[in-house]
Amino acid sequence: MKYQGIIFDLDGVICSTDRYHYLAWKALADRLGVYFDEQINNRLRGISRMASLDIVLERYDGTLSAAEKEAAATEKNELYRELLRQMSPADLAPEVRQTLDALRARGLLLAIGSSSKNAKFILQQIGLGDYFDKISDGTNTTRSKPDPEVFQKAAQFLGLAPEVCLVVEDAAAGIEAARAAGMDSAAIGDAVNCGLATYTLTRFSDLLGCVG
Ligand code: B16
Ligand code: MG
Repeated sequence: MKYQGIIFDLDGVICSTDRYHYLAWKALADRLGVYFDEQINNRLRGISRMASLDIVLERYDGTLSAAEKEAAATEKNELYRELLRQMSPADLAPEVRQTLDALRARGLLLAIGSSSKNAKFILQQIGLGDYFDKISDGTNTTRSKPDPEVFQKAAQFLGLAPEVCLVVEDAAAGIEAARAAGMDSAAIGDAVNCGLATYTLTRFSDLLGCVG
């Protein structure tokens, strides 16, 4: 087999929390009097919370101190986590679960490589709390995608070389991060448009055809 491990982005690949991110950023932007819409929200895909805040604040008239930025990010995150409480195993598509099970049955190691500091909470909510062999996320990284750190750590946690890992991503920043880590990538959703991935998936189960 060409690969020994698959590293999955979480948000936009395993499940979708886009709507909740949007609602939480929108509430913060409204309170600050900053214009925010779905298009701006799309630019936040895959990048860290503080890097996202900088994009949200591009249209802010004043300036926020470092402490005020921290407080604004915390405010957004508290709203976001409140919304995440609505998630349940019903938010995990059967196709995703079946594909993961089929990959595991082929002997592949499965890891998460997510920018989110809420990754473990989201996985618990959708019933995958103990499913993955390893998790690399925003709690063990300091640099945001497109930096390769989150995927390099995931491969290290799995004990695998980059050449035998395949990254699955929905964000252009994530595909760039995989390339920078020396890993092949499979793009799904928004990431397909960047044209930089090794494979493009129309649906999640197409992954079974990429791993050999
Ligand atoms: P948090 P992923 C990313 O998750 C999201 O796509 C991105 O919109 C978010 O800003 C980032 O996590 C940080 O999330 O505020 O929960 O730490 O796609 O890398 O799984
Ligand atoms: Mg994503």
